[in-house]
Amino acid sequence: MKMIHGTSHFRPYTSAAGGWGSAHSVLNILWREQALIKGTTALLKLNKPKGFACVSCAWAKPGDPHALEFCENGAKATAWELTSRRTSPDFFRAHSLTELRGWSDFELEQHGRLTHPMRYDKHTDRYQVVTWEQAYEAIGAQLRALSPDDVVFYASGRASLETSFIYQLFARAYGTNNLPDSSNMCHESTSVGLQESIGVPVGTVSLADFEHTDCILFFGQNVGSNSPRMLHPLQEVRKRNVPIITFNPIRERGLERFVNPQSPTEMLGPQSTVISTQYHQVAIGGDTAAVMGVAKALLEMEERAKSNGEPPVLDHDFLAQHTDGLAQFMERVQQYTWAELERRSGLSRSAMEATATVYARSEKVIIVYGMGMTQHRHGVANVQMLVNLLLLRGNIGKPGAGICPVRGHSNVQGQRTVGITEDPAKVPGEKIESLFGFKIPEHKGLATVDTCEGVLNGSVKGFIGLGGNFLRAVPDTSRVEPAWAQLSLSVQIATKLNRTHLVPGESTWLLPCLGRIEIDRQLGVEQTYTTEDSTGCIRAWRGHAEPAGEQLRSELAIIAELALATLGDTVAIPWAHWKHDYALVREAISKVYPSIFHDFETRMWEPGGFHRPLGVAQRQWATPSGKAQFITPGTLDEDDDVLTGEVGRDVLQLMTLRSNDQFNTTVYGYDDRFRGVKGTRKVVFLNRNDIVRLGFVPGGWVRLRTAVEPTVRREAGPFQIIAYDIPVGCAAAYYPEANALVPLWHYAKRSKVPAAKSVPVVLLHAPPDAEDLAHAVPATDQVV
Ligand SMILES: Nc1nc2c(c(=O)[nH]1)N[C@H]1C(S)=C(S)[C@@H](COP(=O)(O)OP(=O)(O)OC[C@H]3O[C@@H](n4cnc5c(=O)[nH]c(N)nc54)[C@H](O)[C@@H]3O)O[C@H]1N2
Ligand SMILES: Nc1nc2c(c(=O)[nH]1)N[C@H]1C(S)=C(S)[C@@H](COP(=O)(O)OP(=O)(O)OC[C@H]3O[C@@H](n4cnc5c(=O)[nH]c(N)nc54)[C@H](O)[C@@H]3O)O[C@H]1N2
Ligand SMILES: [Mo]
Repeated sequence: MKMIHGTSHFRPYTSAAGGWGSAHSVLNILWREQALIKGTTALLKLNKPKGFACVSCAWAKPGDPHALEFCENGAKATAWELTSRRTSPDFFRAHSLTELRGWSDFELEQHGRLTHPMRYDKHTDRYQVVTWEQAYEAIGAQLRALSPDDVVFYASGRASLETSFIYQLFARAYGTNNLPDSSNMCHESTSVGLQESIGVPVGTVSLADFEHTDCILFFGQNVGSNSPRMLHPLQEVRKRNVPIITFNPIRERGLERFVNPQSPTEMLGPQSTVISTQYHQVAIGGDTAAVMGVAKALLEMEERAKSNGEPPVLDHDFLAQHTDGLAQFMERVQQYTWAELERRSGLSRSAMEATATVYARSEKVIIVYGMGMTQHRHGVANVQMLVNLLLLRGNIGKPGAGICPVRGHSNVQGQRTVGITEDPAKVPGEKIESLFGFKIPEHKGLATVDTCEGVLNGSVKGFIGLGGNFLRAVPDTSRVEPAWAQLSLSVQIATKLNRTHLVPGESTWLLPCLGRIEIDRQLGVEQTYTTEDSTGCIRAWRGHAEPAGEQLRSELAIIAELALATLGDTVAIPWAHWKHDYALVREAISKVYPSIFHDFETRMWEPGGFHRPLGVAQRQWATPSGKAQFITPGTLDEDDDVLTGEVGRDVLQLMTLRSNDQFNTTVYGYDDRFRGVKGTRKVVFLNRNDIVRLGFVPGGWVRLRTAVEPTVRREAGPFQIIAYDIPVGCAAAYYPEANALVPLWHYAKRSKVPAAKSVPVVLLHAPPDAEDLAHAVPATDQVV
């Protein structure tokens, strides 16, 4: 099936984020998915007490929600799941896997919800219907035959706390810590960085802090597309005249202006809210230098204040009582010259000083950040530099201030909380042993990058995917995908068909599950599930729509059955009871993690949920020094890959981004409204000066080639050139189309998050094919 892209164009978007464009886009997708009535009713329950948690992002859901507590992209995700379309057995009879591998990500998911458990049949090259019992029995037998450390249990960050908890128990009782998850490609730099700096792996800011803050710094997060509900607190903040200072290589519309699509007066009136009061187009990867510059400006202000007999700029009491490592940090800050910081950050000294001036006069500062910080070679250092800046003025552990990573998947933070991690040191092994009578494996398991390495070298033989689209989300896709065929077992638990399901191993299973919008009945009783959001808030939800098919099973039931089929009663875990009553799973969670989950069953219904306890709020630092730690980056240039590859003026730094019309590898459509691109995703955004300098023209076609490790050819494209407001030397293309360019070893040091935001590339002339041309942006859209 070929889907219409619509007429392609590129026209810079001049409206605010939100507004009529957003309302129009929501209606469009409800209409297309034939989910208008069901979807509209469902939207009223979204993120409400006793409603269901949005399947889109992890941003906090307020206890006193708006009448409509959702955003454009949450509505799209809801319609996508509630769609009337079905990828039924007929579909699989009609299409072989070889054929389907020629389809785009959009086309694959567009056929709607999976309906039946299936097994791949080599002879017909098709998926064929099986019964659940056949699937459980065969998979259980195959798992028993494999050696546990050869099997990987991947999780994308959506599954509830209950499902995630039993998933990790299953893996560990089976005998492995191989529990990679999507956060290995996402906020692992946060978990590693914040743990070292302040003794917790999560952010310190809650929704209430936004009501008290008097300054926000915003680094590398695209709020308008990826967490639009956050625009509401930001708008409130701006109404109090609080400054918001943004660092981003490109001018993201949601960070510039916003019209609340749920406010009639705003929708009809001429005003929009200005979000960022300063906007600094930092070079890709230049943030550590930029923050160093802000710190340098603060130290200079401190010196001036001292000599003028004015009050100090730094919070000396806090620094003395609560921090360690300040002297070394200050020394390093002083070493850098302004010229060097300007060159590394791509910003002027005055931009860094302007930030410092506002920062220094604010008493309660929040720093918000996203993938623009974590997905770099120096992703951990980036996160820790943000903490360093906050510490200078005591901006952690007081109301209205703190560090605020914006997580991705709706329960990705919660999965870690209940044990999904490859590191056994992060789970209470003794508790698990005393409660369930088995010892968890002692050695570390595989995270995502390690899993890819294992697939490449043949040591990984079995893969269970609890959601997600592993083969599209990981780096180096054109190397990892061909190696996938050597798996002896691939089990995918999913709602919609995607690329990963189309690359079979020896024995391949596709198990369709309920989404969380759907009512989950066990023995006739509707079940409740829980999640933890980006601000550490834990709360209960319930599905509201009738299941998309009779054959669908809940994720929790599928895991419990697989565990039973594999382990029988070899461990003292009552899988069958748990499957019928999720409250029993919550009881087990509260026994394993009592400090977080005590009185779980009642507290989960508190309006807005309950907060996990965070010592940092009381300025208790669970670090080895017992203090908050200044961590000084080794160099400003940790991206030493360039040394192993091509250097010079032809190499650009590429960031891979999300459009406004996708949720990760799920592509809802081909428009990126806020960036002005319509009808195509096959584009690369470049600075006009680079285009001319390198001998290309706007609207021309190029392939991108990775400019490190010349012995391995990594290419993607052809992409059409869009002349864009992006710093010189920088480029942007869409994820997952550009994933083949990211070398597997090109990841953040210590966290192993693929450096998807800093890939050195060169441009090659490349002719487009007929289909590319059919969706090309007309030359007249870009003045050459
Ligand atoms: N609608 C929608 N919502 C989503 C998702 C989705 O795909 N669609 N994905 C979910 C997931 S899993 C996640 S992790 C989040 C992702 O949400 P974001 O963290 O916003 O991720 P990206 O879209 O990858 O964009 C990151 C931003 O970082 C900027 N950036 C890139 N490199 C740099 C840099 O070196 N420095 C600075 N300062 N900025 C930089 C880019 O210009 C871009 O604005 O969103 C979640 N929510
Ligand atoms: N180059 C580049 N690569 C990246 C990134 C980047 O910015 N650039 N971002 C990275 C990030 S932040 C992340 S989080 C990963 C995302 O990686 P993943 O989490 O692996 O990918 P998703 O695209 O979110 O997974 C989509 C699939 O999940 C399934 N699904 C949807 N809902 C459900 C459900 O309720 N239950 C189950 N069982 N299945 C469901 C559907 O089948 C759908 O096709 O990608 C990473 N990869
Ligand atoms: Mo993510």
